[in-house]
Amino acid sequence: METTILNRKEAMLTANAIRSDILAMLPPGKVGHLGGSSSIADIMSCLYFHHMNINPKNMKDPDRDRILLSKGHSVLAQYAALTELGVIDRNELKTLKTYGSVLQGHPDMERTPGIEAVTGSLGQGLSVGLGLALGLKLEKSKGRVYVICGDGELSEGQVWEAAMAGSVFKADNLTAIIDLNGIQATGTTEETFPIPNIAEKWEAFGWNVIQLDGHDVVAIHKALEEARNFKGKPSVLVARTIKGKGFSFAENKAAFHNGSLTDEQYKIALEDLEKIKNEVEKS
Ligand SMILES: Cc1ncc(C[n+]2csc(CCOP(=O)(O)OP(=O)(O)O)c2C)c(N)n1
Repeated sequence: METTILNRKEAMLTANAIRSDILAMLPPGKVGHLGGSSSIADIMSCLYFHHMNINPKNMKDPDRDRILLSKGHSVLAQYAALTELGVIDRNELKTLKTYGSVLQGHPDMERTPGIEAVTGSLGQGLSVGLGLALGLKLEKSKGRVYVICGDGELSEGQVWEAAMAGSVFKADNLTAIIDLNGIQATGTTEETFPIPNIAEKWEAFGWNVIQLDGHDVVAIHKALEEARNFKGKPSVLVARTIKGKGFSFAENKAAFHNGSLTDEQYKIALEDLEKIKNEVEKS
């Protein structure tokens, strides 16, 4: 059984650096998905820096692990992680969503190094990830596939078709991660389209279900280790998160699903990150 060691402080500081890069992509007045990107920063930190088998110098290694961001609008978190890894040039951050930039508003495998699929039309990523995972098995690759979905995204029927197929085909090299932040584009998931008993639903669809706090790097690490070692079924991490996590004025606010920051909010955001960094360093 493979076991990786987590350096808790390092994982939290990397998550903070990811949030800082997300902010660098969204200077005052620029519209972008701050909320759903910051809610997966801790998960991205644990995956890319402490868990996945990837070599930033060879992102095409057939045995590499893959992340597919089914909630593709949150790609800022993935661009940020790939920047921290050195796969994306830091100078690109300021070009987000401009004509010709390698960083567009949704993941594009043709354009951006380290991106594995074109995603963003909600509901499709898990099907793509399942196909990829089954293909990797056929090729006897050691690669594992991680698919990150939103809780609002679960109202798309195709997610559940992929869930059924995943257990039928015993895709134990596939891990879904549900970013359970409870807020969608315009309001809460509860008032938009409630999806009760999410963990029980995945269990009924034949998955190994792990519930956790999606901002607790130790819990994320343990869950990823369990998923990696679980045989015979795909695993799903049902991760409770806070949309806008880390930015005091944006936490749990639908307005920051895809909004812009004022000069004042940007200043507060920088102060928030600095404060968290200092707290983690002292802890
Ligand atoms: C098929 C499809 N319908 C609608 C949209 C527009 N859209 C983008 S994000 C979003 C809300 C997603 O909510 P959730 O999955 O909870 O994401 P998160 O809160 O984590 O950002 C919607 C409706 C889309 N991208 N794809």
